[in-house]
Amino acid sequence: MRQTWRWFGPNDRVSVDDMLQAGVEGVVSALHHVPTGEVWTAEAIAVRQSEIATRRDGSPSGIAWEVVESLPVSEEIKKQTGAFRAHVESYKTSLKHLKAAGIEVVCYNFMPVLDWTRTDLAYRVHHGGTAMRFDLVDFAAFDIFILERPGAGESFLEDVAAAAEKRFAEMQDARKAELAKNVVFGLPGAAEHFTLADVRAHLAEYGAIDEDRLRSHFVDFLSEVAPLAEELGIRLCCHPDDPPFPLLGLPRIMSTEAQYRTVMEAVDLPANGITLCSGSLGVRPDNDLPGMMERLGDRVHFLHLRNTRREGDGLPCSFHEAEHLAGDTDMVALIAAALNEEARRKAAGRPDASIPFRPDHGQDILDDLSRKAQPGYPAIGRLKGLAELRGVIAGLGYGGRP
Ligand code: DNO
Ligand code: MN
Repeated sequence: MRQTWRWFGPNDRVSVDDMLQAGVEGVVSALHHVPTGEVWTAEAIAVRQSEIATRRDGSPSGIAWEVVESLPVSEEIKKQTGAFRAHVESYKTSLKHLKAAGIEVVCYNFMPVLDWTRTDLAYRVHHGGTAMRFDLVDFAAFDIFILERPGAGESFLEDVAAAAEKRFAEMQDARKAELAKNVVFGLPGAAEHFTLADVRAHLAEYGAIDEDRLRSHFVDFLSEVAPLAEELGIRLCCHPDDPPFPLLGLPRIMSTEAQYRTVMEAVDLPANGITLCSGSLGVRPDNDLPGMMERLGDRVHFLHLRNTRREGDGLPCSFHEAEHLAGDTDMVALIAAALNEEARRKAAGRPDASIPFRPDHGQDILDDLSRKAQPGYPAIGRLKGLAELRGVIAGLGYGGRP
């Protein structure tokens, strides 16, 4: 398994030099400054590559950009509106440029409007550090009383809606503002400049798009890009919905094994693959992560290893991001399944035998607490996660680091 690390570019508070000390083997990055729908030019890709290849003192880092996360799919493509055909063409051109630059793994997601959703970005956990958290009652309070989405009240169980009403009545204005900001933060690139009115406008556009229609748009998109990826030797891998249940009345189509299977079969090419994110998928008690790795493993091109702890029964539910080995997912069993998949690939002589993984999010611990990075992407919390995962891999007997 290849030990990778997400890097947001030169503005990332965690530098290339820092990740070298964490023992990282490869880098996951994206051109966050290019507007969604536009082409990633060969020049812009080359700039990011050279930033990754160079240490602060100008010497070579010895690591390279190996995985793209994400090459974003535009809202127009998801809704099949406006310039969506041009956006699909741009997507294809970007894939060609990435391949020409030697990058073969491309992660993306197909979540309408939202990317990920949390109500707390710095929730204090038992050891004194902080983690990201989703509180269902807070979220309902946001949806019903802050966003005032039509029909929101009816989309929660009665006891959740009642608890949300009570909590909202007692909520300080500062917390209301923070809650709105935290939820909106997960909107792609929207943290600073999305107003509640913008969110309402985005949601309204999904009025007639139900699950089936969104899936058919997804399959249309894949029918265009996956054959090209296959031809180029690029492995596309779709990140699951986070959290893996519907929110804000929006359809969700990549939350379960059955949903993944449907989409994989609809465009049945190896290039149409999966980012298996155990933190996202693991929030559902009916998702068996080691089993999914075993059954869908052939198509798993990228792994996000992190853990979550459910705080209630049923779905939807509250949850927080736990330490990597301490949540509801049996991480050791999942890694064992991934190593078995690698062994099968090696035996078959596949060039993609080594599956890239990253520790995904980490908790904020020690100096992370005073050196705020991108939410979920602190240096020390992720290093701790990576070190624990590396320990499991070594313990299972498949190569520690030399
Ligand atoms: C959460 C993160 C996601 C991910 C994007 C990929 O689990 O890994 O924010 O980066 O959804 O498109
Ligand atoms: Mn993930």
